[in-house]
Amino acid sequence: MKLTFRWYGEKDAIPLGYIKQIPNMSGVVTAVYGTPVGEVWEKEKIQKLKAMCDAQGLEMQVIESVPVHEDIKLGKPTRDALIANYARTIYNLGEAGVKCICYNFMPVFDWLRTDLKKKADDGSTSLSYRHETLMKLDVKNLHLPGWDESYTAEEISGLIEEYGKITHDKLFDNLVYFLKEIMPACDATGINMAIHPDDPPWDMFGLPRIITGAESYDKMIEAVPDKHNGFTFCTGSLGAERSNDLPAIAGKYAERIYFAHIRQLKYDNETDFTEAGHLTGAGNLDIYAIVKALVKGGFDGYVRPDHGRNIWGEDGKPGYGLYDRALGACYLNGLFEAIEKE
Ligand code: DNO
Repeated sequence: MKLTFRWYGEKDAIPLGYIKQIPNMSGVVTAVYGTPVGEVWEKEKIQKLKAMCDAQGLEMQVIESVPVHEDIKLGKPTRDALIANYARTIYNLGEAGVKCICYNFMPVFDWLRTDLKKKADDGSTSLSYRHETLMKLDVKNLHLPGWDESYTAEEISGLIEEYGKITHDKLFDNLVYFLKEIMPACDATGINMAIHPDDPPWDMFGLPRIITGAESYDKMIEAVPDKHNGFTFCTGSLGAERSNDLPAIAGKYAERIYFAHIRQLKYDNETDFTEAGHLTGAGNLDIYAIVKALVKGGFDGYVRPDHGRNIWGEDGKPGYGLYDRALGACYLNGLFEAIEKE
Protein backbone atom coordinates (compact mmCIF):
# COMPACT_ATOMS: atom_id res chain seq x y z
CA MET A 1 0.00 0.00 0.00
CA LYS A 2 0.98 3.59 -0.43
CA LEU A 3 0.08 5.89 2.43
CA THR A 4 -1.29 9.30 1.41
CA PHE A 5 -2.87 12.35 3.04
CA ARG A 6 -5.58 14.64 1.72
CA TRP A 7 -4.39 18.19 1.15
CA TYR A 8 -6.70 21.00 0.00
CA GLY A 9 -4.09 22.90 -2.00
CA GLU A 10 -2.52 26.26 -1.24
CA LYS A 11 -5.42 27.33 0.96
CA ASP A 12 -5.04 24.34 3.27
CA ALA A 13 -3.87 25.44 6.72
CA ILE A 14 -1.63 22.36 6.93
CA PRO A 15 1.77 22.92 5.32
CA LEU A 16 3.04 20.20 2.99
CA GLY A 17 6.21 20.08 5.07
CA TYR A 18 4.21 18.86 8.08
CA ILE A 19 2.54 16.17 6.00
CA LYS A 20 5.94 14.99 4.82
CA GLN A 21 6.98 14.50 8.47
CA ILE A 22 4.27 11.89 9.08
CA PRO A 23 6.06 8.51 9.04
CA ASN A 24 5.87 6.61 5.73
CA MET A 25 3.90 9.33 3.92
CA SER A 26 4.33 8.84 0.16
CA GLY A 27 2.30 11.72 -1.13
CA VAL A 28 -0.82 13.84 -1.06
CA VAL A 29 -4.29 13.46 -2.44
CA THR A 30 -5.36 16.80 -3.83
CA ALA A 31 -7.23 18.64 -6.59
CA VAL A 32 -7.17 21.74 -8.76
CA TYR A 33 -9.60 24.01 -6.96
CA GLY A 34 -11.39 26.93 -8.53
CA THR A 35 -12.01 25.52 -12.01
CA PRO A 36 -15.79 25.40 -12.57
CA VAL A 37 -17.21 21.87 -12.65
CA GLY A 38 -17.30 20.64 -16.23
CA GLU A 39 -14.34 22.66 -17.49
CA VAL A 40 -10.99 21.14 -18.43
CA TRP A 41 -8.27 21.32 -15.76
CA GLU A 42 -5.49 23.24 -17.48
CA LYS A 43 -2.07 21.65 -17.69
CA GLU A 44 -0.42 24.70 -16.13
CA LYS A 45 -2.59 24.50 -13.01
CA ILE A 46 -1.95 20.80 -12.61
CA GLN A 47 1.77 21.24 -13.10
CA LYS A 48 1.88 24.07 -10.57
CA LEU A 49 0.25 21.84 -7.96
CA LYS A 50 2.63 19.02 -8.78
CA ALA A 51 5.64 21.31 -8.50
CA MET A 52 4.57 22.27 -4.96
CA CYS A 53 4.35 18.60 -3.99
CA ASP A 54 7.64 17.74 -5.71
CA ALA A 55 9.39 20.51 -3.80
CA GLN A 56 8.45 18.77 -0.54
CA GLY A 57 9.28 15.28 -1.76
CA LEU A 58 5.62 14.27 -1.89
CA GLU A 59 4.02 12.43 -4.79
CA MET A 60 0.79 13.60 -6.42
CA GLN A 61 -0.54 10.36 -7.81
CA VAL A 62 -4.11 10.55 -6.53
CA ILE A 63 -6.70 13.20 -7.28
CA GLU A 64 -9.80 13.66 -5.11
CA SER A 65 -11.97 14.60 -6.79
CA VAL A 66 -12.51 15.49 -10.41
CA PRO A 67 -16.20 16.35 -9.88
CA VAL A 68 -18.76 15.09 -12.36
CA HIS A 69 -21.11 17.72 -13.79
CA GLU A 70 -24.79 17.29 -12.89
CA ASP A 71 -25.74 17.22 -16.60
CA ILE A 72 -23.72 14.00 -16.93
CA LYS A 73 -25.52 12.47 -13.95
CA LEU A 74 -28.83 13.67 -15.37
CA GLY A 75 -27.97 12.34 -18.84
CA LYS A 76 -28.73 15.66 -20.54
CA PRO A 77 -27.82 16.35 -24.19
CA THR A 78 -24.97 18.58 -23.02
CA ARG A 79 -23.26 15.58 -21.44
CA ASP A 80 -21.14 14.60 -24.45
CA ALA A 81 -19.21 17.85 -24.50
CA LEU A 82 -18.79 17.69 -20.71
CA ILE A 83 -17.55 14.11 -20.86
CA ALA A 84 -15.07 15.10 -23.58
CA ASN A 85 -13.77 17.78 -21.19
CA TYR A 86 -13.50 15.21 -18.43
CA ALA A 87 -11.46 12.98 -20.74
CA ARG A 88 -9.17 15.93 -21.55
CA THR A 89 -8.64 16.44 -17.84
CA ILE A 90 -7.71 12.76 -17.52
CA TYR A 91 -5.08 13.16 -20.26
CA ASN A 92 -3.69 16.28 -18.59
CA LEU A 93 -3.52 14.53 -15.22
CA GLY A 94 -1.88 11.49 -16.81
CA GLU A 95 0.88 13.73 -18.16
CA ALA A 96 1.54 14.89 -14.60
CA GLY A 97 1.98 11.32 -13.36
CA VAL A 98 -1.45 10.90 -11.76
CA LYS A 99 -2.45 7.24 -11.38
CA CYS A 100 -5.84 7.36 -9.69
CA ILE A 101 -8.89 9.63 -9.79
CA CYS A 102 -11.45 9.52 -7.00
CA TYR A 103 -14.91 10.78 -7.97
CA ASN A 104 -18.50 10.28 -6.95
CA PHE A 105 -21.87 10.06 -8.65
CA MET A 106 -24.07 11.48 -5.89
CA PRO A 107 -26.82 13.79 -7.15
CA VAL A 108 -26.46 17.38 -5.94
CA PHE A 109 -24.98 16.73 -2.49
CA ASP A 110 -21.70 15.14 -1.54
CA TRP A 111 -21.28 13.74 2.01
CA LEU A 112 -23.80 14.85 4.62
CA ARG A 113 -23.45 15.42 8.36
CA THR A 114 -25.56 17.36 10.86
CA ASP A 115 -22.93 18.29 13.45
CA LEU A 116 -19.36 19.18 12.56
CA LYS A 117 -18.16 19.56 16.14
CA LYS A 118 -19.81 17.00 18.34
CA LYS A 119 -18.01 16.98 21.66
CA ALA A 120 -16.88 13.73 23.24
CA ASP A 121 -16.21 13.21 26.96
CA ASP A 122 -12.47 13.64 26.42
CA GLY A 123 -13.02 17.10 24.91
CA SER A 124 -12.27 16.08 21.32
CA THR A 125 -14.82 16.90 18.63
CA SER A 126 -15.88 15.02 15.54
CA LEU A 127 -18.48 14.89 12.80
CA SER A 128 -21.80 13.23 13.40
CA TYR A 129 -25.01 12.39 11.59
CA ARG A 130 -28.58 12.52 12.92
CA HIS A 131 -31.09 11.48 10.32
CA GLU A 132 -34.07 13.30 11.86
CA THR A 133 -32.12 16.52 12.20
CA LEU A 134 -31.00 16.34 8.60
CA MET A 135 -34.54 15.84 7.36
CA LYS A 136 -35.54 19.05 9.13
CA LEU A 137 -32.75 21.14 7.56
CA ASP A 138 -33.35 23.57 4.74
CA VAL A 139 -32.37 21.45 1.78
CA LYS A 140 -31.70 24.56 -0.30
CA ASN A 141 -29.10 25.85 2.08
CA LEU A 142 -26.79 22.98 2.76
CA HIS A 143 -23.05 23.48 2.61
CA LEU A 144 -20.18 21.54 4.09
CA PRO A 145 -16.62 22.85 4.30
CA GLY A 146 -15.12 19.71 2.78
CA TRP A 147 -17.34 19.66 -0.29
CA ASP A 148 -15.72 20.19 -3.65
CA GLU A 149 -18.61 22.36 -4.75
CA SER A 150 -21.94 23.62 -3.60
CA TYR A 151 -24.86 25.31 -5.27
CA THR A 152 -27.03 28.35 -4.65
CA ALA A 153 -30.52 27.77 -3.23
CA GLU A 154 -31.98 28.47 -6.66
CA GLU A 155 -29.73 25.98 -8.40
CA ILE A 156 -30.58 23.34 -5.80
CA SER A 157 -34.34 23.78 -6.34
CA GLY A 158 -33.90 23.44 -10.09
CA LEU A 159 -31.69 20.38 -9.73
CA ILE A 160 -34.00 18.60 -7.30
CA GLU A 161 -36.84 19.12 -9.73
CA GLU A 162 -34.81 17.73 -12.62
CA TYR A 163 -33.82 14.68 -10.60
CA GLY A 164 -37.52 13.98 -10.03
CA LYS A 165 -37.51 12.08 -13.33
CA ILE A 166 -34.32 10.16 -12.62
CA THR A 167 -34.81 6.68 -11.20
CA HIS A 168 -32.00 4.61 -9.66
CA ASP A 169 -31.71 2.61 -12.88
CA LYS A 170 -31.53 5.72 -15.01
CA LEU A 171 -28.83 7.22 -12.81
CA PHE A 172 -26.88 3.98 -13.03
CA ASP A 173 -27.21 3.95 -16.84
CA ASN A 174 -25.88 7.49 -16.91
CA LEU A 175 -22.90 6.40 -14.83
CA VAL A 176 -22.20 3.53 -17.20
CA TYR A 177 -22.48 5.84 -20.22
CA PHE A 178 -19.98 8.23 -18.61
CA LEU A 179 -17.53 5.45 -17.74
CA LYS A 180 -17.63 3.84 -21.17
CA GLU A 181 -16.88 7.20 -22.77
CA ILE A 182 -13.87 7.95 -20.57
CA MET A 183 -12.32 4.46 -20.51
CA PRO A 184 -10.21 5.11 -23.65
CA ALA A 185 -8.55 8.07 -21.85
CA CYS A 186 -7.93 5.82 -18.84
CA ASP A 187 -6.52 3.03 -21.00
CA ALA A 188 -4.19 5.49 -22.72
CA THR A 189 -2.93 7.13 -19.53
CA GLY A 190 -3.11 4.14 -17.19
CA ILE A 191 -5.29 6.12 -14.79
CA ASN A 192 -7.68 4.16 -12.58
CA MET A 193 -11.09 5.64 -11.89
CA ALA A 194 -12.14 4.99 -8.29
CA ILE A 195 -15.75 5.77 -7.47
CA HIS A 196 -16.45 6.93 -3.94
CA PRO A 197 -19.50 5.39 -2.26
CA ASP A 198 -22.47 7.56 -1.40
CA ASP A 199 -22.18 8.99 2.08
CA PRO A 200 -24.31 7.99 3.85
CA PRO A 201 -25.30 5.22 1.45
CA TRP A 202 -29.03 5.81 1.18
CA ASP A 203 -31.36 8.13 -0.75
CA MET A 204 -31.42 11.74 0.39
CA PHE A 205 -34.24 14.26 0.04
CA GLY A 206 -35.82 11.99 -2.56
CA LEU A 207 -32.59 11.96 -4.61
CA PRO A 208 -31.43 8.51 -5.72
CA ARG A 209 -28.11 7.17 -4.46
CA ILE A 210 -26.65 4.13 -6.20
CA ILE A 211 -23.19 3.29 -4.82
CA THR A 212 -24.24 1.83 -1.54
CA GLY A 213 -22.72 -1.65 -1.09
CA ALA A 214 -21.58 -4.96 -2.56
CA GLU A 215 -24.44 -5.15 -5.05
CA SER A 216 -23.49 -1.82 -6.59
CA TYR A 217 -19.90 -3.03 -6.94
CA ASP A 218 -21.04 -6.17 -8.78
CA LYS A 219 -23.26 -4.17 -11.10
CA MET A 220 -20.51 -1.70 -11.94
CA ILE A 221 -17.94 -4.34 -12.81
CA GLU A 222 -20.44 -6.24 -14.89
CA ALA A 223 -21.46 -3.14 -16.82
CA VAL A 224 -17.92 -1.83 -17.36
CA PRO A 225 -15.38 -4.67 -16.96
CA ASP A 226 -12.40 -2.51 -17.99
CA LYS A 227 -9.78 -2.77 -15.23
CA HIS A 228 -9.57 1.01 -15.00
CA ASN A 229 -13.11 1.08 -13.63
CA GLY A 230 -12.67 0.60 -9.90
CA PHE A 231 -13.43 1.78 -6.40
CA THR A 232 -12.57 4.06 -3.55
CA PHE A 233 -13.40 1.84 -0.60
CA CYS A 234 -14.54 4.23 2.12
CA THR A 235 -15.14 2.43 5.42
CA GLY A 236 -17.03 5.32 6.99
CA SER A 237 -19.44 5.73 4.07
CA LEU A 238 -20.21 2.07 3.44
CA GLY A 239 -20.09 1.35 7.17
CA ALA A 240 -22.97 3.71 7.90
CA GLU A 241 -25.26 1.09 6.35
CA ARG A 242 -25.40 -1.58 9.04
CA SER A 243 -26.07 -4.41 6.59
CA ASN A 244 -22.81 -3.89 4.67
CA ASP A 245 -20.24 -6.54 5.59
CA LEU A 246 -17.09 -4.47 5.16
CA PRO A 247 -14.42 -7.19 5.47
CA ALA A 248 -16.37 -9.28 2.93
CA ILE A 249 -16.58 -6.37 0.45
CA ALA A 250 -12.91 -5.45 1.02
CA GLY A 251 -11.77 -9.02 0.41
CA LYS A 252 -13.94 -9.66 -2.62
CA TYR A 253 -13.01 -6.49 -4.51
CA ALA A 254 -9.48 -5.94 -3.13
CA GLU A 255 -7.92 -5.95 -6.58
CA ARG A 256 -10.41 -3.41 -7.89
CA ILE A 257 -10.03 -1.13 -4.92
CA TYR A 258 -7.49 1.43 -6.00
CA PHE A 259 -7.90 3.77 -3.06
CA ALA A 260 -9.00 3.16 0.52
CA HIS A 261 -10.38 5.78 2.91
CA ILE A 262 -10.11 4.34 6.38
CA ARG A 263 -11.88 5.67 9.47
CA GLN A 264 -14.02 4.53 12.38
CA LEU A 265 -17.71 5.08 13.20
CA LYS A 266 -19.67 4.70 16.40
CA TYR A 267 -23.32 3.82 15.86
CA ASP A 268 -25.73 5.83 17.97
CA ASN A 269 -28.86 4.01 16.75
CA GLU A 270 -30.15 2.48 13.51
CA THR A 271 -29.31 5.47 11.30
CA ASP A 272 -27.20 7.83 13.37
CA PHE A 273 -23.47 7.75 13.94
CA THR A 274 -20.56 9.73 15.28
CA GLU A 275 -17.11 9.59 13.73
CA ALA A 276 -14.49 8.22 16.07
CA GLY A 277 -10.95 8.47 14.75
CA HIS A 278 -9.47 5.27 13.40
CA LEU A 279 -8.84 2.54 15.95
CA THR A 280 -10.98 -0.59 15.99
CA GLY A 281 -11.55 -0.16 19.72
CA ALA A 282 -13.05 3.31 19.27
CA GLY A 283 -16.20 2.29 17.42
CA ASN A 284 -18.25 -0.34 15.62
CA LEU A 285 -16.18 -1.15 12.54
CA ASP A 286 -13.55 -3.87 12.73
CA ILE A 287 -10.73 -1.91 11.11
CA TYR A 288 -8.29 -4.76 11.73
CA ALA A 289 -10.52 -7.26 9.90
CA ILE A 290 -11.06 -4.79 7.05
CA VAL A 291 -7.35 -4.14 6.52
CA LYS A 292 -6.64 -7.86 6.80
CA ALA A 293 -9.24 -8.62 4.12
CA LEU A 294 -7.76 -5.98 1.85
CA VAL A 295 -4.20 -7.25 2.25
CA LYS A 296 -5.10 -10.94 1.91
CA GLY A 297 -7.24 -10.13 -1.13
CA GLY A 298 -4.27 -8.62 -2.92
CA PHE A 299 -4.93 -4.90 -2.40
CA ASP A 300 -2.10 -2.82 -3.82
CA GLY A 301 -3.54 0.68 -3.85
CA TYR A 302 -3.40 4.01 -2.08
CA VAL A 303 -4.63 4.44 1.47
CA ARG A 304 -5.43 7.55 3.39
CA PRO A 305 -6.52 8.11 6.96
CA ASP A 306 -9.98 9.57 6.54
CA HIS A 307 -11.79 12.09 8.76
CA GLY A 308 -10.07 12.66 12.07
CA ARG A 309 -11.30 14.27 15.25
CA ASN A 310 -10.22 17.72 16.37
CA ILE A 311 -7.81 17.15 19.25
CA TRP A 312 -5.07 18.94 21.19
CA GLY A 313 -6.73 22.31 20.73
CA GLU A 314 -6.56 22.22 16.96
CA ASP A 315 -9.38 24.01 15.18
CA GLY A 316 -8.98 22.20 11.88
CA LYS A 317 -11.25 21.92 8.88
CA PRO A 318 -13.92 19.47 10.10
CA GLY A 319 -12.60 15.97 9.51
CA TYR A 320 -9.40 17.27 7.97
CA GLY A 321 -7.19 18.57 10.76
CA LEU A 322 -3.60 17.45 11.11
CA TYR A 323 -3.20 15.73 14.46
CA ASP A 324 -5.81 13.01 14.54
CA ARG A 325 -5.29 12.11 10.90
CA ALA A 326 -1.56 11.81 11.62
CA LEU A 327 -2.38 9.47 14.51
CA GLY A 328 -4.62 7.51 12.14
CA ALA A 329 -1.76 7.29 9.63
CA CYS A 330 0.53 5.81 12.28
CA TYR A 331 -2.12 3.30 13.32
CA LEU A 332 -2.59 2.27 9.67
CA ASN A 333 1.18 1.91 9.21
CA GLY A 334 1.24 -0.51 12.13
CA LEU A 335 -1.80 -2.49 11.01
CA PHE A 336 -0.56 -2.90 7.45
CA GLU A 337 2.97 -3.82 8.51
CA ALA A 338 1.75 -6.44 10.97
CA ILE A 339 -0.73 -7.98 8.55
CA GLU A 340 1.63 -7.89 5.59
CA LYS A 341 4.27 -9.71 7.63
CA GLU A 342 1.89 -12.37 8.93
C1 DNO B 1 -15.48 13.56 2.40
C2 DNO B 1 -14.97 12.92 1.19
C3 DNO B 1 -15.85 13.15 -0.02
C4 DNO B 1 -15.14 12.65 -1.25
C5 DNO B 1 -15.95 12.75 -2.51
C6 DNO B 1 -15.26 11.99 -3.61
O1 DNO B 1 -14.78 13.74 3.32
O2 DNO B 1 -14.76 11.57 1.40
O3 DNO B 1 -16.12 14.50 -0.15
O4 DNO B 1 -13.99 13.42 -1.46
O5 DNO B 1 -17.21 12.26 -2.34
O6 DNO B 1 -15.73 12.42 -4.81
